[in-house]
Amino acid sequence: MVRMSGGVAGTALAVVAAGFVGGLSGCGPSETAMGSGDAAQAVYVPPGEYDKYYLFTSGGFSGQLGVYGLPSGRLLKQVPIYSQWPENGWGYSEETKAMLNTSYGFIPWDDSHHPELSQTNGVPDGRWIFINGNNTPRIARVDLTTFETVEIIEIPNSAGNHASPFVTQNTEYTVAGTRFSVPTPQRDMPISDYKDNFVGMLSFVKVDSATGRMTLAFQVRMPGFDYDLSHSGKGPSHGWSFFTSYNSEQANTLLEVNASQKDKDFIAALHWKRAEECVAAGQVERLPSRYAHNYFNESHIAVSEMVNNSVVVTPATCPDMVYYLPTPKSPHGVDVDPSGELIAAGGKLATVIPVHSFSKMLAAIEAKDFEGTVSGIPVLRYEAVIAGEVQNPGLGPLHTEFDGKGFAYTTAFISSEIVKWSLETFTVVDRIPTYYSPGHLSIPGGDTRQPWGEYVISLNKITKDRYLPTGPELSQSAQLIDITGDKMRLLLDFPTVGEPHYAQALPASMISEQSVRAYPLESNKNPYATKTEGDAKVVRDGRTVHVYMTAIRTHFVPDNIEGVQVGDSVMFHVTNLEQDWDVPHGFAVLGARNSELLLMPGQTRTIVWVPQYEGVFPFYCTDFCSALHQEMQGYIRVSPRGSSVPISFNAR
Ligand code: RUQ
Ligand code: CUA
Repeated sequence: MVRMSGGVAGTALAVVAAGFVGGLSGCGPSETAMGSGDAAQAVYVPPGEYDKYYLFTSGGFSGQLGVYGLPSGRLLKQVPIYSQWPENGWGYSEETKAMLNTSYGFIPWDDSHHPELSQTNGVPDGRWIFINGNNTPRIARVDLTTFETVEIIEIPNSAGNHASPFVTQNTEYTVAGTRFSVPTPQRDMPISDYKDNFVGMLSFVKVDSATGRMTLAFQVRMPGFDYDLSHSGKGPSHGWSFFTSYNSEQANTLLEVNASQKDKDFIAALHWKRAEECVAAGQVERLPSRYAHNYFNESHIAVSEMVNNSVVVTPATCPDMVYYLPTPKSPHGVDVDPSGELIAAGGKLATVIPVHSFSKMLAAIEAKDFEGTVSGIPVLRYEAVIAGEVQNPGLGPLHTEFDGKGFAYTTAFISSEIVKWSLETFTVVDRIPTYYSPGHLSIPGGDTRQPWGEYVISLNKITKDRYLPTGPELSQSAQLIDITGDKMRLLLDFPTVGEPHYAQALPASMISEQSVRAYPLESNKNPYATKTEGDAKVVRDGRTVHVYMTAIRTHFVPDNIEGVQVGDSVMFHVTNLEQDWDVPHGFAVLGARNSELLLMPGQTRTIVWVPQYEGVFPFYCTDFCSALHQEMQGYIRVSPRGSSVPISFNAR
């Protein structure tokens, strides 16, 4: 038995290595592949049939969102969020560029960790999915009728938006806890003055229940720890949000050692309903802050607003708002069970899974059963709030999800396993190896009041020998595990795109039935839309040339465009006139230095082309749309600067 000791970093690494070798020799693929027709049958979705669940995975360093079907593990789509996506022009087209604006300017990349489905009454409602951007703190909202990112809000006074975007039970808020504490407001100061100067901001972003529109409601100024993960209360604990923190040592260097000194760090229990009262009563401070808020306007064109301040609530001026629950040791995940009573923490370096009781917490607050204060925030006595400790939970417990049948499932990163334990007895009842080193895990609805406890998906950080080698970089991996019986049963491995940190799943019918098939042409409000071929035209406006273009099987109008000059900005405004499901057209022009456009039926998008050379350049449809797709092409002539060739084009 390997024990976690003070010299944690070294020990942990050694254990990873040891566990790993064990993984390879002891339980290699031959032993674990079910090998039985059983498992194959369980994941087999016959050709032409649909999967039962959608699984949404974060793209990690790809910045995007992956969409898979379960149980097959088939990749259905990648939704572009924070990273430019040349496949459809996301972040390149004029209509979408502004979505990637930030207070630092245009940023075409981020690191996305946690997809979180919107909820009504604590149950996923299939309306939206939120996902955090880590590096430039942001939250994005994807509309699940179109699988399109429709809004991105930046989080000011924050750095490393990791504890995000977990929602409250009616999606009143999506939250954003800063992983890195920073000087707030930002200023030039010695890093060694970290302690008591750096702030850990916890932000609450209000979500409009009708439209989904996000606004930064308030931020809570907390001590300069690293806030890592979050989950909101539900049922009886609705109104509270819980944030794990590590580095309560407030170290600013060599955190692997210096932030692992204390036996316990904290979960911050934040009563956001109380914070709302303080905000309403004006017990706040207005902080100059600068952040971007990007969304689609009525014309479905992304616009970007810069906001200049934020409302900050401070524990000192809003008493009874926040308490610390001591939690061993450098906790990572914090997960609230379906009843809303139990709060499980994944202490990366802890030897047990501590499970706090919400009702005991309330009683301890009532009785002022504190063991001290940190920066004026009461620290509740551990023994007063703990409901139980799960012994022997595996090494490096990280994240927990629930099956709705009285059991919890926790990943153990170092010992590479998922451990199933009882919410009644806090004892481990089953364990299954995973390949290898799982981070998060996901049960459909597994962080809500109503899990669909059929599968758990293990999201593994390390793949090693599981698939055919692809050079030094291997894909990350998910594993589908059946949890309907007493014993967990491995069914399927499937590679994933990017690095899925977390994933969420829900029954497919909650989304598939409202999926949009085409955008109605008559409600296309893009000012550059061309709704009939007769309206297609080319118009010069100074050094800009607007091409109002239509696409339909199997031609573009206009064609044979002349009168363009070197150095002009040619704006191709292309409208797809189709109104059938699954008939996109693409548009690409030779020498374009951005990307193609991919146009959904009824949609208008614009790409700018600045010709650098004289000549005649082809453009064509990139999406094989019909038997005459290859014929879907045209030419544009580029004359020298100052040429007298007039604007002309072939119309219909
Ligand atoms: S993380 S492996 Cu959510 Cu970024 Cu835990
Ligand atoms: Cu349109 Cu190919």
